[in-house]
Amino acid sequence: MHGYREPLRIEEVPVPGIEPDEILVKVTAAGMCRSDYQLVDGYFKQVFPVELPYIPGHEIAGQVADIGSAVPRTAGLSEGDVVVVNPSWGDGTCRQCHEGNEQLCSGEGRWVGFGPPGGFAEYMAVEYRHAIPVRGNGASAPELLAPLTDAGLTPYRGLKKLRAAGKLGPGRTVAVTGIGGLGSYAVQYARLLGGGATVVALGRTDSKLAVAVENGADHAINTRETSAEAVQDELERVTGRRTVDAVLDCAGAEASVALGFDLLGPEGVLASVGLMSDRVEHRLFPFVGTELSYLGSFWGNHNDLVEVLALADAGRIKHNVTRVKLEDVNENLEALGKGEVVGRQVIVFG
Ligand code: FEH
Ligand code: ZN
Repeated sequence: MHGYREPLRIEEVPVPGIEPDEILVKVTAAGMCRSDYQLVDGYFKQVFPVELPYIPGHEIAGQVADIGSAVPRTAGLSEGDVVVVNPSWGDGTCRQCHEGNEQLCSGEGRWVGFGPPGGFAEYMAVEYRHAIPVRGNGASAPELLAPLTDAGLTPYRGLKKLRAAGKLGPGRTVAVTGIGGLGSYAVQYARLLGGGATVVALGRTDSKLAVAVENGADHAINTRETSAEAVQDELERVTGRRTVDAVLDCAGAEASVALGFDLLGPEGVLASVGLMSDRVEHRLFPFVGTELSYLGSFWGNHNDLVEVLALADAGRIKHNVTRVKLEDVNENLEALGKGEVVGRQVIVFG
């Protein structure tokens, strides 16, 4: 990346050197996220300024190619091991890091692909603590591992928050809004963690809603050019109720969040993981008068990712992945910006 709002260029760059506490990862697969489009578009310019030229890419799977001299043997890393890269690199000093939530680091935290050079390159340096070895069935298909570090991780944490809020379980309804990369995993977690809750997918594209149903959503409702009332009518037709107990918003659009709030019944909870708009609006009276809650949920921590990898290893996660080439990165970023990508596109290095 040589500039904001400029196409990425594919160039030969030196293989990065590693510090004593780092490993060199030979990247085998790098997922393409809408946030990569937004990074180039300038959405994160203030919060995550990057040093140009820059290599984006934050969903990474690869193989250990070299190991720094200070990496302890207890890390269990050997050359050739398959690893995924936990993308949030906290500085380890703040309260959030000490609690294990390095993705929320309030000190000198870094997020790979939004500061440290990312995975749209064959090699990268990674502090050993953030490389998680993968030994099971999944190790042979890196394109299915890479998206688990964001598309598969972010909605997992969001769903855990809704579960902790007591909003799932029998007789409850959970809606997932936005069936892109994250949403296609989110509906699966709504089933896996939902304890019998009815799962409703809300989206604006029939082909994406079809993926949601294949992935376990009980019902799918197309919300494009539809009023909240019409969505409630359809909700009533399919679930017998006009409201839902919980919403996981994977879109982050003003309209999706507003609709989510309109659908919440008393004491309902909306968790936002999607980031598209800069601001959201919702009506204050129902928020106060029916005791709604609004939760933010950002990416996931190391243990969330370990749990996601365990689900994948147990064969409990369905993937909607298309392998793509680095050479096509610019057209694929454009497609992400337009919301045209179904599932996840993953760059695979030969
Ligand atoms: C990463 C960095 C900043 C905002 C959003 C993201 C997502 O891709 C992770 O959920
Ligand atoms: Zn992302």
